[in-house]
Amino acid sequence: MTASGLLGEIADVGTDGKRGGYSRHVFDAAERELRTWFVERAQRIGLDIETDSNGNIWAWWGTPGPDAVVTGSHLDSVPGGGAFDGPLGVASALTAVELLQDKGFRPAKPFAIVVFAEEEGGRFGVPCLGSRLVTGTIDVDKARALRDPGGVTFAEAAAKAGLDPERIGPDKESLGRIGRFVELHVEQGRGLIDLGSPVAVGSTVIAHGRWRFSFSGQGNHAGATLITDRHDPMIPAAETVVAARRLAKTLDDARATVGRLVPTPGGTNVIASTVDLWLDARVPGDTRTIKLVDELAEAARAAAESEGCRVEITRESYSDDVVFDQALRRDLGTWLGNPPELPTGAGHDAAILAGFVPSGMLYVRNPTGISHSPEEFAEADDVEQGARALAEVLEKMSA
Ligand code: HGY
Ligand code: MN
Ligand code: MN
Repeated sequence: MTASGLLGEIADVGTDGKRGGYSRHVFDAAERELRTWFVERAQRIGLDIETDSNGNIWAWWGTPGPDAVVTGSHLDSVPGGGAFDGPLGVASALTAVELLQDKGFRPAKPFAIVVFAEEEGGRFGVPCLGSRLVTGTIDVDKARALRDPGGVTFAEAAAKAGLDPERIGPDKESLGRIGRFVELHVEQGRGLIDLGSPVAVGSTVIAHGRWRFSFSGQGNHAGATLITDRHDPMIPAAETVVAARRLAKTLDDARATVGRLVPTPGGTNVIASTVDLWLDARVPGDTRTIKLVDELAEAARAAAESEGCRVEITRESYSDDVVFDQALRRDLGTWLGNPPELPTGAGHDAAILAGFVPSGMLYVRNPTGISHSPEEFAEADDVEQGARALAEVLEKMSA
């Protein structure tokens, strides 16, 4: 089946009537439905399914073993996300295997499609949680204790999904089997629009991280409290949001975003007692991301102090700059007739794996240049060219 056809099969799963787009978060009903869809589709083309101790699904074409060629992506979304971010890579992998089977190809190496859990961190707040757990790049106790907005821990959600929370953690066996990994992903910026190419090879992923700023003050009455008597955490929070943009503009190629800000208790006629906001900061160059955050932290503390409030700043996740494996990049380029190479500001499981195995990416053109939004898009023709390109490189990698 074409990758577009496969995406069509899940077009109604996890639609978000309030936000638009899709909200599919690890182990919730929508994501579990996508897992079932993937398993069923993979089994239909003769792949054997294993779910690892961290909730990642591995669909093996033939016997699992070392030096495996692995492709895949994720099925979870951001809140109100698009249809392609994640599922395009999974659907294209299924289509690529079918294209190879239809031409009578059989891999000479172990071969798997992997679906990583919680790539967006949309429920538990840490992006690429599944691949970080496999590679041991997140503290296991911290991971197990991560809480979703409803207070459910990752360990509890994993247990409910049939996993053993005690076995969550580094997975040397799964990681050790990967020989080379390639992830196909919808392009999430404007890179390919201007280059007139449907497909590109990934080159780098810029450093990025998430920090939680918790402002606390004095909850009070909106009408009975004079301005001079207030300690309103919303004020330093708002100043921090604006400061993030101001600082990002001082560093070239820097991005700083506050997309999530939660006042408590959140009443229209109530001065908040606390305000939590999350900063997503991304700057090429590890030290420059940290530099931006340090400067913002200083501004946040000064703003809090002048309002008689306090602020606590916690780093929730961080990934250094990643350069994908040069030899694999060269091979991907050669095999595909040297399409453009693209850097990206988006994080991916391929970038987490890049620290452990030769890892690479293919991007498919997104004519809107918009992602993490219902407007994210890829033309059916480009989608099929992407799936064929993936089949091409997987055949070469598995020969
Ligand atoms: O946030 C990101 O960069 C990715 O979409 N997880
Ligand atoms: Mn994403
Ligand atoms: Mn993604």
